Amino acid sequence: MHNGALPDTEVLADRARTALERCGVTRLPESVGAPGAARSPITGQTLFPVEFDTPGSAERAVAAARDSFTSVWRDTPAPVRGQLVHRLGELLREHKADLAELVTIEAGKIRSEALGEVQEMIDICDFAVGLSRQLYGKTMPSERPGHRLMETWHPLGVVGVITAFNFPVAVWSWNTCVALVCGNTVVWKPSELTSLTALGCHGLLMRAAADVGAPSDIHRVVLGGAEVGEVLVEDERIALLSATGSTAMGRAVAPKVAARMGRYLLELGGNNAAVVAPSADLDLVVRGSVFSAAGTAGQRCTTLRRLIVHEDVVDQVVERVVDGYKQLRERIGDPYEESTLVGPLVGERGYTAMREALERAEAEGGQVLVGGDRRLEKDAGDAYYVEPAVVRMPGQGEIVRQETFAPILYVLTYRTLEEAVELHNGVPQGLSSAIFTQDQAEAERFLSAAGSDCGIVNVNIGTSGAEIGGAFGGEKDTGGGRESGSDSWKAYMRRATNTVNYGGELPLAQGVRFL
Ligand code: UN1
Repeated sequence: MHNGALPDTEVLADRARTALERCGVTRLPESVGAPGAARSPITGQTLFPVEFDTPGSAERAVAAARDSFTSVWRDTPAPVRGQLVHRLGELLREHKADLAELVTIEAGKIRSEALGEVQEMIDICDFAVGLSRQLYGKTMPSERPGHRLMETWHPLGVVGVITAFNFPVAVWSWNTCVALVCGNTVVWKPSELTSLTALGCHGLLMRAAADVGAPSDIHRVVLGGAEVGEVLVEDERIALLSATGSTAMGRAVAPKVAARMGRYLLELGGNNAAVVAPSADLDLVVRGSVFSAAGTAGQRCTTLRRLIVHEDVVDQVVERVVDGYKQLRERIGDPYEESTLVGPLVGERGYTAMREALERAEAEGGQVLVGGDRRLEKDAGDAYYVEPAVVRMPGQGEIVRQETFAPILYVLTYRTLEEAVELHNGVPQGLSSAIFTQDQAEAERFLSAAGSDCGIVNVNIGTSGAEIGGAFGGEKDTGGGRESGSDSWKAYMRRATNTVNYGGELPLAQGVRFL
């Protein structure tokens, strides 16, 4: 079928096959069980069938990863484990374009964002290799003579990783690269929308493993939907479950993992806002907010969803942001096109959610200033391209407090900074936030304990596009987990406190006398 301005589905399928082959995946998984399919949001059509796992085959994958943990990986010195991630980093540099191609085909990301996502993988590889020589434990002075007190960090076991469609490679790599250098093995259940991308990542990691002599079962990928993910939730051999997705998913998963005393690390929804103060540099506001709100077609956890603007500058800000959005209107479509800035939504659900949210916003007194219309419907009826929307709201009602995974930016106004912070924190989610201001004291107040309640708090940049060096994650309904840089690695290890007596006596702590 020819889609006018869009590439043919057959062409996309061929490109996907070639990219997979180049990553080292020559055969798609067969007959493991359930029938599945790979599809592309670019045309909305199926590329080709892919076999999904069954709960039984997923359990076997967990068993294999557990064996590999106990028999080899936990005793492999951390710097040697780092060599595996180092090799993966080299292969990612070599195959950056191939993996980005799969991300574009399955997640619909524009080329530069898809390449940026693979760059994020390369960056975390570099970070994790350094980390492999820095899994530091502290030593503390003992209160007893002839004693040494210290802590040692050990791997946990098998880490289950569940990822979402919107960052199909980077979020896997944050978890997996860190988990592997920490001495864990990994079972990965990617979104069922991005199976090919996952196979590409797994293919590269298996090549890296073969090159450095690591066992192949250090990493297994299990494909499919919730029933496959459920195995990772329930299986006691999954020591840590790191899951990215909706708050509803997190609420379902967390109590089950907690009931078996497993650990979990959750990266859930965001409802990120930027406060625009009267002193703000409006050039920065426009660039920062248009990228954060409309980039990735509004499908990042870190997407800017609320702009909280001081009354004195709101008309100016709105005019300039809407201008920016009008320019975007010419640049919606085929994510392969160099000039495209907004690719498709991943599917119909996002589109329906966007339509419903816009209707509800209007019912709550909002005014849609730009966007909201569907595009390219005639060229590809199964694909969902939309114009990113800006909606001026009279207040922070129900719909603004929800996360709609689509490009809608709500504009609210404030008078005092206290009021801005109250609005800002007055949503259930707590991932990312920003303030645009030239007033240092105001910026510091936003960064302080009484300011933003999010895990990420920025000044004069948007809410999305975090670097890997910092810890990534958020509070409240966002789930509380931290991944990626800083000391996030500690979530992937267990701490042992060691007291060593090298003196000839055995004094008891706290002055206790016994025998
Ligand atoms: C996500 O949307 O799940 O900060 C992750 C960002 C990216 C990661 C987003 N580095 O926008």
